[in-house]
Amino acid sequence: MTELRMPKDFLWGSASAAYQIEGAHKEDGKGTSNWDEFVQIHGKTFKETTGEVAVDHYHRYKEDIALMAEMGLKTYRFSIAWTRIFPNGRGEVNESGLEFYQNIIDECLKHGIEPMVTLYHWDLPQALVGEYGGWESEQVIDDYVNYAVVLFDAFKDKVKYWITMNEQNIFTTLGWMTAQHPPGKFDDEKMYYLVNHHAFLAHAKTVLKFKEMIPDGKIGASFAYSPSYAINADPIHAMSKIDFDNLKNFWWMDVYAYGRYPKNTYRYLEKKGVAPIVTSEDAVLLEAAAKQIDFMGVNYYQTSVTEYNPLDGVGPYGEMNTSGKKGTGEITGIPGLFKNPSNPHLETTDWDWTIDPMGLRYACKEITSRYNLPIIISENGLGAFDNKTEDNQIHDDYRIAYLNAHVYELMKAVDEGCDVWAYCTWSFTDLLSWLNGYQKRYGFVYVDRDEEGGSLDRYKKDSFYWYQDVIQSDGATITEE
Ligand code: BGP
Repeated sequence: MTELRMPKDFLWGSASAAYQIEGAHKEDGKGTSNWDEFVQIHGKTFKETTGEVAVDHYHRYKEDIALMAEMGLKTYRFSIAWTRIFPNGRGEVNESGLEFYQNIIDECLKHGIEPMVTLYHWDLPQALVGEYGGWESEQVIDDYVNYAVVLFDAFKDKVKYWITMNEQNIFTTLGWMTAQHPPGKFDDEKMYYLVNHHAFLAHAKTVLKFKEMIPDGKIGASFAYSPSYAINADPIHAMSKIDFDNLKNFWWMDVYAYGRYPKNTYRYLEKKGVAPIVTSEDAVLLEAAAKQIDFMGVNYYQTSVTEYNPLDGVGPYGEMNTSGKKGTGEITGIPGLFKNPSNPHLETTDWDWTIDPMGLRYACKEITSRYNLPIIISENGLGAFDNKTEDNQIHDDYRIAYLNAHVYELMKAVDEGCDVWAYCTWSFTDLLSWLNGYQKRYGFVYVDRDEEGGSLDRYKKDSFYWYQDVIQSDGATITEE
């Protein structure tokens, strides 16, 4: 047992995303999203899985939130599907879409669970893609703000915590560089940086609007942060670390927190001819918003190792492990800057994700030093194969060990002076993994479904009771190893 405790008002939570849990992809006036379209392309997802039914949260949200209440969850982070609110991205509001989220929020509040809303978790209205290329056009900025304003207006009295963007770094990298997410573009680097610039501007304008409308609310973006360690003390590898951090981390976090791009990376991209143009108006907007954000949202899964990568070294594209067969992922890098070999000191998951609990404390301390912002851990968790026994038990001791070690490090981070407001595990129920189907499970609650289907019945895993105890004891049941 640890001597450490989280404060009484600490938000112990869990997170989800609309496309990954809701299903009901055509119900009650919902429009088509980029993901509804993308999953139809042969070979894009594991065994052609889709979120058409997902885990049917749309019809079972009461049951799911009742389970959250039984567990004692303090906050539930979920995302809103833009296409339920505006089936065509803008225009007339679909009232039944608003009503669905109103019900979720009310259900949470009824049970004393603080709703935490993500505005954008990757499902863009396809109509906007057709009309002007979605994120590729600056027209998306005003449509995004318009959508956000409708939600602020509808839920301003009930929702305090808001997240503008989920993992902008991931959806843009997979969408415009590796072709694994919509719109499935490959190596389109100039567009990749432009798309990111549009997303930053949409985030910034939204933050400013938010502060006008909900001055007491809290807003920030959630970033997929992978802190890095240089492979050794050789200065050339130390240099690879700063290059990696600038290009892969600070490029996003500096804009959210300071309103500007890291200079060295901007110069590097300018020389390559792919840097986005930043007008003086953009600069003013980004800076104004950065001054207003309330926290840095962090989705933490793993750390990276950096090593100098010669000009003729490995490139950015390699096999990604989406099957759960250990060791099938490949090392990638940017020639002339860095590559990311595996860490010999750490274990990996079946999907080759490095397991590094201390990296979570490292991430918190880095953010605290660099940005001096409060932190919301908006995602952290273990994707694993789970086995339901004949008598409907799920003994996920490996998940308990993973979460225990991460929470312990988070408590140490708080003890060492980081201002952490919330910890949301990924995820509460099992759900659809974008590229890995239904077999990669993250939840406290097992959902009886696989790639082919299932009863969709819910079963509490051992980790459900474990987290219940953690919450109830303010973390006193966390063990130190
Ligand atoms: C994050 C996303 C989540 C979720 C999680 C687990 O990047 O924000 O939506 O999917 O990762 O990832 P995966 O499903 O690939 O294991």
